[in-house]
Amino acid sequence: MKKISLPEHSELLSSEFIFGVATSSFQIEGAADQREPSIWDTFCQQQGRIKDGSDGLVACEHVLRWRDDVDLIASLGVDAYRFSIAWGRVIRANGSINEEGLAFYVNLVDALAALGISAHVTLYHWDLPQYLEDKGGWLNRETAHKFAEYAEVVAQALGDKVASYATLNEPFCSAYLSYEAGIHAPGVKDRKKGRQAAHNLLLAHGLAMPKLRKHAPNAEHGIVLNFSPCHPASDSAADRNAAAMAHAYHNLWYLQPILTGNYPDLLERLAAHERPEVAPGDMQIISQPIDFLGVNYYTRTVFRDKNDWFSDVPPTEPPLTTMGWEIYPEGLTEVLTDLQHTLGKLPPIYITENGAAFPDEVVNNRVHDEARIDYYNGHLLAVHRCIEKGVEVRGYFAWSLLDNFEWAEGYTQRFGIVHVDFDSQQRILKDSGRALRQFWQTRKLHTQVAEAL
Ligand code: IFM
Repeated sequence: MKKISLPEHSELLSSEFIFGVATSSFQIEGAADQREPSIWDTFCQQQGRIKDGSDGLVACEHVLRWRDDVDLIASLGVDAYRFSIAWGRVIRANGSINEEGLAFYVNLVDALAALGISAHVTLYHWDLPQYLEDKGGWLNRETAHKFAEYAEVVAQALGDKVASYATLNEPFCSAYLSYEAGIHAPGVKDRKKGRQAAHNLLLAHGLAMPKLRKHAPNAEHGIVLNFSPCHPASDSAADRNAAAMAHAYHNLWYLQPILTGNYPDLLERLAAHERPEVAPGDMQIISQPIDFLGVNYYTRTVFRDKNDWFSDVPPTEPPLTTMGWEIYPEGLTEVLTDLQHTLGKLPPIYITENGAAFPDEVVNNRVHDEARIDYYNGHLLAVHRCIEKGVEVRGYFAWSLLDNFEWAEGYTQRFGIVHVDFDSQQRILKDSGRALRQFWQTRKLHTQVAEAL
């Protein structure tokens, strides 16, 4: 079996660097009868939306099996666990608090703490309660205020027991994929709506920040964004310009307002009727200081010019993952150093997601996923290089702990370092999980010895 290895002097080996595994509520929890329906429940019921026609009603039965899953996490030797809270498990349609739902997360955080694992909470990982979508969802600015109320309820319950609160996970997906490209729930295809959803999501982030700071003054507060370096399909000026526009539209659109209080200049290129409505004071609310930036990284993207706009060119050359994504670890170093060059010193960063889907096979109770070990080695080295180049990266979370519901791909994509049999719910640590476990446990031992000396 291959190993995980890093240069001997790497900062990633120090005890200050945090290693963890990550999941999200809708993708693993199940127990849908104990929460309000979300936009993903509705989407799953619509013909043709999910590749295998599946849904998240059962998923990994995590709500039932969470104690075993926590033991599994602890056995890996990680410092931290990143998970998300299902809004509809906490706040009912009538606005009352679902105390049992909230208790599930309180118990989870307490169990993690008892095992010395820090909790990194994401408040919104795409599972908007359907009752809010019925009132316009992220196209309605009132949803941003509802989010701040929900964030306050969670922070009141969990307070400083949580190490970090991320308001949103990948607003690019909840805005662009969901309201502009129609690929994710609620499946709307409209540019103006995509831009409005993005703005209202960022507003929700900004409105929630003071509530989080008030009730968890010692925790870190921030947001999780996904980035992908945008490369031109050719050296032509038109393609280079297309790639630059894609970078502004897909990457900068979410980070720049938070760090500078302005949208990228590309906003001016949009027709007036496509621009988001921005109320006076919104940009100040959005641009409050954050304690950390969560970064999700998977691949690079290639764009060509299409009528003075950009169009993506899907990769065809191997190595690709089963998502069809190119394996391109150097893109992580590139995109972060590039953002820091454009926007100035970035806040401290956690790589909150990184991982890959491969065609895993169970043979004699083992999954020999060598390609995933290579993927992790390549990307951990890229994180090491980010630090060498002056980007302050403080932690790394593998996506994902478990094989799970991969949104529009259903259960056809396996991202876990733990294999899940969705019939029996049996969990098997893949070879990548074993390699990471060995790396994490050895690292812990070394840092403990170093500290004792
Ligand atoms: O599974 C998703 C996750 O929910 C958000 N980031 C990307 C992952 C892989 O597609």
